[in-house]
Amino acid sequence: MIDNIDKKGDKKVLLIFIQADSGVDGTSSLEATAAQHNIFSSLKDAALSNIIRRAQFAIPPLALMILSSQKVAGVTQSICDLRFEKLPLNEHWDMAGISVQTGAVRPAFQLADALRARGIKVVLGGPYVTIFPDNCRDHADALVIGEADDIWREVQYNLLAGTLKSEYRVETFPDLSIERLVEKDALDIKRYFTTNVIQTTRGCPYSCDFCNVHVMNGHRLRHKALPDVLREVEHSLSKDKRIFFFLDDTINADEHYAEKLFNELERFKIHWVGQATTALGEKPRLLDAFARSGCGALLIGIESLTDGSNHAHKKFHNPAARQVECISNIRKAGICVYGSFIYGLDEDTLELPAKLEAFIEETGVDVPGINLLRPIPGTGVFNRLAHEGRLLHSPDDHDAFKFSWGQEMLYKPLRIPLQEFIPSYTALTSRVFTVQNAVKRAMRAPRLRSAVLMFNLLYVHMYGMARKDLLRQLGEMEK
Ligand code: B12
Ligand code: SF4
Repeated sequence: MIDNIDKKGDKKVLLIFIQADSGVDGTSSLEATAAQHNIFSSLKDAALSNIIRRAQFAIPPLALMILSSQKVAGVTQSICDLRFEKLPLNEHWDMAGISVQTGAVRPAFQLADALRARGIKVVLGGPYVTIFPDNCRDHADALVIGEADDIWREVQYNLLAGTLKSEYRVETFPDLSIERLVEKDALDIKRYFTTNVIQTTRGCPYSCDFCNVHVMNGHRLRHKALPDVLREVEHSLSKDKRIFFFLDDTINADEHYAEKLFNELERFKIHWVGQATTALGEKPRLLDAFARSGCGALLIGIESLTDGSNHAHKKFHNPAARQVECISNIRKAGICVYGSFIYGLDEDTLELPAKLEAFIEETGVDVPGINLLRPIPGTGVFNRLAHEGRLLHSPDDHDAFKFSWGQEMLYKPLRIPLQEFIPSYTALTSRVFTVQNAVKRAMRAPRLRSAVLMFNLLYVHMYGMARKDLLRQLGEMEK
C-alpha cells in the first residue's frame, strides 16, 4: 500500500470533537430567546456553563487520542476539541476526521459540509456513524463504521495515495489484547483537568435497553492485557501526574481481572475515578483493592429503586433489595458515590420521588444525578417507544433528539401522564438540589469533599435551569 504513496508531501489531518448543544458540555437553556430576556441571568448562565464545561468533565476524547496514536509516515495528526478551542482554519488541512455522537449530529454535519466546501476531505466516524451510516453518507468523503483502532491506518495510507474509499467497515471488533499505546502528543495537555484517560475493557455483558454500548461495542467483554494497562498507566503518568479516569463502562464487570489490575496499580500511588455496578458493594476483597489503589469516586448506574422498572428496561444486575447495603459498603470503604438515577422508567409511579429522596438520605449518596430517560436513537427503548407511539418527536428526526440535562421530555411515560410527571420531577429536583443539601453532602463525603461540594452546587444551578425549560414545555403542552 505504501508504494502507491503520492510523494508530493506530508498530509495534515485534523481530528475534531464536537461540542454538544447541551448536556454535560455546559448546560444552556434549550430556549435561547427565553433565556436572553434577562441579560444578567443569561450572562450568569453562560459563565456557569463555561465553568461546568471546563471544571467538571474536562477530559479529552480518548477515541481521537487512539486515532492520533496510529501513526503513518507522511501524515501529521492534530486534535481540535471544539468544547475548548476554535477551528484552526488559518492552517492548511488535507483531511478532517469528525467524531459524531448522537445528539450532536446537526453541528457535526454542518461542520462537515463547511469543511468540504473548503476542499478539505472529511471522514466521519464514532457512535452515530456506526449505528446510522446511511444518514451520514451525504456529509462525508469517507465513513468509518465501527471501532477504528486498526482501520485508521488504512484510511491514512489511502489519503496519502489519493485512493480514499467512501466506506471503511470494521468487520470484527479489534482485539484489545494487542498492545496499542495511547499517545498524547496530538493534544494540548494544558486545556484539560487531566489527560489520564484509560479504557481497560470494551463491550458490555449487560443489555440495558436505554444504552448504546452493547449495541456498538458488543456483548463480549474484551480486555487489554494487564501488563499493557500497567505500561499505559506508567506512560501516561510520565506526561501528566494528575488524576486518572478509567473510562470502562463497568470497571468491575470482570471481577477477577479488576482485582488483579487494582492490586497491581497500588504501587503507582495514583488517584482515580471510574464507573461500576452496585455489585461491587458485596465483594469486600475487590472493594478493598479499589480503595487501596486510589479509587476516589465511582459513578454507579442505579437507575430505578424498583426491580419492576429496572427489569422493564432489561437491567437485571442491580437488585433493589441489595442497593442500600451495596452503596453504603462502597462509601464505608472510603469511596464517594455518584449515584445515577432515572425517573420515568416504564414501571415508575408518582410514589418513586419520595422513595428516591429517602434512598439518597439513607445511603448518603455523595452526588445524586436524577436523569430523565433519554431514548437514544438506535437503542432498544427508542425503537419500542417509537413502535408504541410514545415519542414526542418523529422517530426519523434524529436532530430533534437532544442529550439535554433533564430539560425536556422526549417521550410519554407509561404510567404517569406527562402533565403530572413533569411537576413531580421538577418538585423532586428542587428538593434534592439545594445549597443546604450540597453542603451537607460535602461534609459527610468520605473524601474529595471540595469536589463533592462543587458538583452539588453546579447541580443546584443545572437542575434549576432544567426546571425552567421543563416547565416551559409543560406550559406549551397545556396551551
Ligand atoms: C468518557 C465518556 C464521555 C466523556 C468524554 C467524551 C468522549 N466521548 O470522549 C464526557 C463526560 C465529556 C462525555 C460526554 C457525553 N457523553 Co459520553 N461517554 C463516555 C464513555 C463512557 C467513554 C467514551 C470513550 O472514550 N470510549 C472509548 C472509545 C475508544 O470509543 P468511541 O468513542 O466509541 O470511539 C471509537 C469508535 O466510535 C470510532 N470513532 C470515534 N470517533 C471517531 C472519529 C473518527 C474520525 C473515526 C474514523 C472513528 C471514530 O473509533 C473509536 C476507536 O475505536 C462512553 C461509553 C463508551 N463505552 O464509549 C459514553 C458515551 C459515548 N457518551 C454518551 C453520551 C450520551 C454523552 C453525552 C451526550 C452526555 C450528556 N447528557 O451530555 C455527552 C456528549 C458530549 C459530546 N460532546 O458529544 C453516549 C453516546 C451515545 C451515542 N450514540 O452517541 C455513550 C456511548 C454512553 C452510553 N451509555 O450510551 N462522555
Ligand atoms: S448501561 Fe452500563 S451496564 Fe447497562 S448495557 Fe450500558 S454499559 Fe452495560
